[in-house]
Amino acid sequence: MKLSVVIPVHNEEGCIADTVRSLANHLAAARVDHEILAINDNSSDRSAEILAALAHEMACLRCHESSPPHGFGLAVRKGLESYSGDAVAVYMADGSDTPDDLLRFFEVLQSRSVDCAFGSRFLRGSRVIDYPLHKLLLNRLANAFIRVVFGLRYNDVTNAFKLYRRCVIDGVKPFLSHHFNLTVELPLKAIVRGYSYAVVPNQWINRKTGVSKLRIQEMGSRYLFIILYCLLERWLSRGDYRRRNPSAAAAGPVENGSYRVGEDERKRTAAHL
Ligand SMILES: Nc1nc2c(ncn2[C@@H]2O[C@H](COP(=O)(O)OP(=O)(O)OP(=O)(O)O)[C@@H](O)[C@H]2O)c(=O)[nH]1
Ligand SMILES: [Mg+2]
Repeated sequence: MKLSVVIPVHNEEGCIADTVRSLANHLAAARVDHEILAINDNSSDRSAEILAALAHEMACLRCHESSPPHGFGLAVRKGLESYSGDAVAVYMADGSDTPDDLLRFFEVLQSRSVDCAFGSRFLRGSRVIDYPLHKLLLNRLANAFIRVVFGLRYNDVTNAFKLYRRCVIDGVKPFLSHHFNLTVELPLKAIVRGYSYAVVPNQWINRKTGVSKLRIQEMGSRYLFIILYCLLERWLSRGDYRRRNPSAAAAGPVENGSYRVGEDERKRTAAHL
């Protein structure tokens, strides 16, 4: 199984080289067939230059320059349009995610035959380092809201760092989000459309260089839009977009049309490790 890793990059000159190198070294050491796609988006610092130099020395790295319109979601979507692996992870450039966790996600995806591996920073075995308090509070509130309205046990939908099989990415298209709200569109659509997932405790470390690009006030209404969209799909679509065969983990993409609706996610138990 080939693993693709999509890394959106915006003004990360202080950390992008370390992030890419460390990821590539760990994946190579674990003998995982892989590619890394860095999607640089309108960076005004040296990120593009650093990525270009890295791409010369690392065969596994492909770099894209995102054209306007810009945005986190559009950049990730560019990666999701062009990856070549059997599974794809969204991974942060700022060093907040770890290659060891990604390897664990990949191992779980294969050994459990699930469609997605979702990390949680809030389980026994998880670790969160230097999460700013106001962000942590907002995060817990947002995740509690999502859990209640979707009836989920999973408690970290909002973190972007997740791994999906190709059939899931194909099955959750077309994407709607241009911005950070893509981080909830992907997992919520995967859940609502009946893809299976395992929940794995993971680590999150606050960035040591650069500045946060997430503008919570600006993004709030966009997050709400995509959450409500997924909720309406769940309530009103009568299963039109659900995958055809929920029991086959690696089945092909969901097609629109009528087919048997699988067991409701609420009744299903995500595999907690
Ligand atoms: N391509 C692209 N990448 C972006 C954009 N905005 C943010 N990113 C990247 O997305 C990732 C997450 O952005 P962060 O600024 O770390 O957001 P955050 O994790 O909510 O904030 P922190 O608390 O600072 O970590 C990083 O890899 C950024 O470089 C964008 O507009 N385009
Ligand atoms: Mg970050």
